[in-house]
Amino acid sequence: MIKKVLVANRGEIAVRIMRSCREMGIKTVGVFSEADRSSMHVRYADEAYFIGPSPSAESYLRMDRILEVAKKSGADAIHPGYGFLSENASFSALCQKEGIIFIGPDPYAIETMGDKITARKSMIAANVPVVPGTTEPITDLKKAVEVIKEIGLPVMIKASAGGGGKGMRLVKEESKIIDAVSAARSEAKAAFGDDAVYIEKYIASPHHIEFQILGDKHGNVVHLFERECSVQRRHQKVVEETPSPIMTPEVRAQMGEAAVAAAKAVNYHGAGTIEFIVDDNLNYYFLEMNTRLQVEHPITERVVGVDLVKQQINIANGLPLKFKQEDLKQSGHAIEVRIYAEDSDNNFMPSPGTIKHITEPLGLGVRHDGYAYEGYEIPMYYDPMISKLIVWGETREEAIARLKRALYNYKITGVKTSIPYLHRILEVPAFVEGRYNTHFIEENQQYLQPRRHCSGRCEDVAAITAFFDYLTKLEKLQPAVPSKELGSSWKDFGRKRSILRL
Ligand code: MV4
Repeated sequence: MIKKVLVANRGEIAVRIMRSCREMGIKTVGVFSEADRSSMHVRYADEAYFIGPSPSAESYLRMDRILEVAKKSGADAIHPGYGFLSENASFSALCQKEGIIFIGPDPYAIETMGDKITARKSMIAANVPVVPGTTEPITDLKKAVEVIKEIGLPVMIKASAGGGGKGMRLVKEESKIIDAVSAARSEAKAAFGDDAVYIEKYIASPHHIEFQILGDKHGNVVHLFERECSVQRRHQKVVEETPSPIMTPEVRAQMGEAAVAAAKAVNYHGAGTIEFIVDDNLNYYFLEMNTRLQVEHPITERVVGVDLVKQQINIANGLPLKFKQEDLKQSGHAIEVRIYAEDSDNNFMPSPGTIKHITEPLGLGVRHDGYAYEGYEIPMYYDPMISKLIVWGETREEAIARLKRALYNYKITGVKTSIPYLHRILEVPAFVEGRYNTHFIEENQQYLQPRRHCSGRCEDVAAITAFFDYLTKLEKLQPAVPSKELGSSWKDFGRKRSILRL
């Protein structure tokens, strides 16, 4: 049984993994780069080791150094978190070879799902619906034109080694096919060292809905329902929620079965996510599988009542899943927002710097997964995500109201954050009504622009307005009204404000 876990990651996810380890009585080993000497995951770990310079290629991506630390510290397992080495088949293989348990799937599953063409083939073989398109790499340009005419324009050209929006191209006109395919191939070659591309029919206004799955080493696979992730900006998720506002019980059951079949097709063990695109008629198509724990996993944990990291560790230990599909239920509604150190009012420029003050929201139904503390300097080398705010409500309405309240209670100074932007998203009618797809952000720009006249602090504008009202009254009514009453509107506003703004 695993007694000591090396967490090969940093930031909020490293801390989150260590929390579950602590509850399980498992010791934790942290690793850190130059820029992370004073990072929270180093303080939280039972022991921590320096692994190299700040750039991740010289630290968090160094398999040799991480394995050396694992051996030296006596860790029996490595949890890769998300990003970095989490979907690296060679690392999973290397751990196996060195006798260290990789808390994640085996190299075969990572490799099969990492190559989008082999993933599509496996899904077709397993009767999982995929987007209509090709199942072999496109090499012949003439053939590409034929195939595309057959599929029908518009189409997407995607890099087999890509994923998550990298190396994609939309083609709308026949005359552009040849140029687009050759450009996509050379881009793919340059970006991934692999020029294999494939073609899919373009799904015009899709939802991004993903299913969480868990598989053990005995062939049991269950799904833990869906997450609606359509609120994205440049392939970065901004808000995630579960259940999806567009889902029906019938489609949910079907997609859940498809997700389980997808995982079984590659003998998957561990936690994984099957991404689907879903059109307005709830036709769904397999897009890709993420063979790791995801950023947005907490909303599933909250609504299904399962600690996914504990499950990953139990699975890695070879234990069978303790629950069957029929034991799992969704209860209430959860929403997550990602808080970034960025200036959403200035083209989302990263805003690294030192956190001067941080007050995290508390209270019923609020979870905050973060790692920042007062005086902490957010390094410029890594993803600028500071934390995730996860709320739960009995209903979607309650969850939204609670999220607004929690964001209002969330105070960070020293760096700019995306909090004002998140407030604006929660006011967009299409979001409030649960009618949104992956075009949500671009279609609702008018609601999402910075409020130039009050830069997110409309209460200050209200205070100034009240003050001018007061001056106006003062002028008009001076002779007739006793001064005690004159100040009332201004003073009351000030009092109300100081109470409410606590
Ligand atoms: C698509 C698509 C439409 N049709 N494939 C973007 C990320 C990557 N995982 C796949 N993506 C898409 N693939 C076909 N055949 C539209 C997208 C897409 C998208 C998908 C999910 C979430 C946000 C998105 C934003 C733009 C495009």
